[in-house]
Amino acid sequence: MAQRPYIVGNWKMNGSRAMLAEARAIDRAAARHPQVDIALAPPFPLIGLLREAVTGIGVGGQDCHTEAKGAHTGDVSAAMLADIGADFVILGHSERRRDHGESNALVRAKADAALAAGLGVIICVGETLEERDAGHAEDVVASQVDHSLPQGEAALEAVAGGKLAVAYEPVWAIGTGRVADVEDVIAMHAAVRARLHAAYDEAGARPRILYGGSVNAGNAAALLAAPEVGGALVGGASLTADAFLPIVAAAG
Ligand code: G2H
Repeated sequence: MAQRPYIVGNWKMNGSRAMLAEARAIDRAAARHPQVDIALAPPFPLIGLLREAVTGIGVGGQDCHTEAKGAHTGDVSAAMLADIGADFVILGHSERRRDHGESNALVRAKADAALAAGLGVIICVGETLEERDAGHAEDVVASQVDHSLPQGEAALEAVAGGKLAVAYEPVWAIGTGRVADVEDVIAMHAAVRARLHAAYDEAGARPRILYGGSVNAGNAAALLAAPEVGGALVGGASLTADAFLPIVAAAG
């Protein structure tokens, strides 16, 4: 991989204070992989605790609101994430698009807010099985990238500064144990890169494109060796150090 690999654990709605022990073990092991950027995104209640528990890995959220504050019961702003020490936020995960009806336009507004708050952003895109079987996978993902990416001068500056990553996560590969063929991953990542260049010109070379969807110790090396795979967004296999660290090791 030409870029520094980025291995991000997405705990989704899993975790507890007891699970911080896993994060500490991952943090201790991070020193053995100085060439890899490692991060964990736990649920909101654990972000501050995780920040205090680790020193060598990034800490992120899994969502944020578009506004900095106000009457939005149950929501959390990007500024609040930054305030408790988060480094980044995952946006537009297919589970949020599915469970909360998040549109590309909303994901873009959230990304703009997150960058304005100084957070890094990981924007998730990916096609359903029906879309793939109909031959529309590249078109769907290209459209998601086109309409979800942050816009404007400030965004361009943030992108050039390495604050943006995109995660390609085919919906049918998430939590199913089914992983996309490496050839398909290569084609989809190339399509994402083309749209990044369309959006940001030369700066479009900067964002790392992560693969996500049932990444584990057995398949990580082959995926991470593929062109334009700049890392992995890992769900189930990020919940224990034993499952996550071999993926980190496969990255370097
Ligand atoms: C895809 C991934 C992490 P899993 O959603 O974002 O989860 O590795 O469990 O498929």
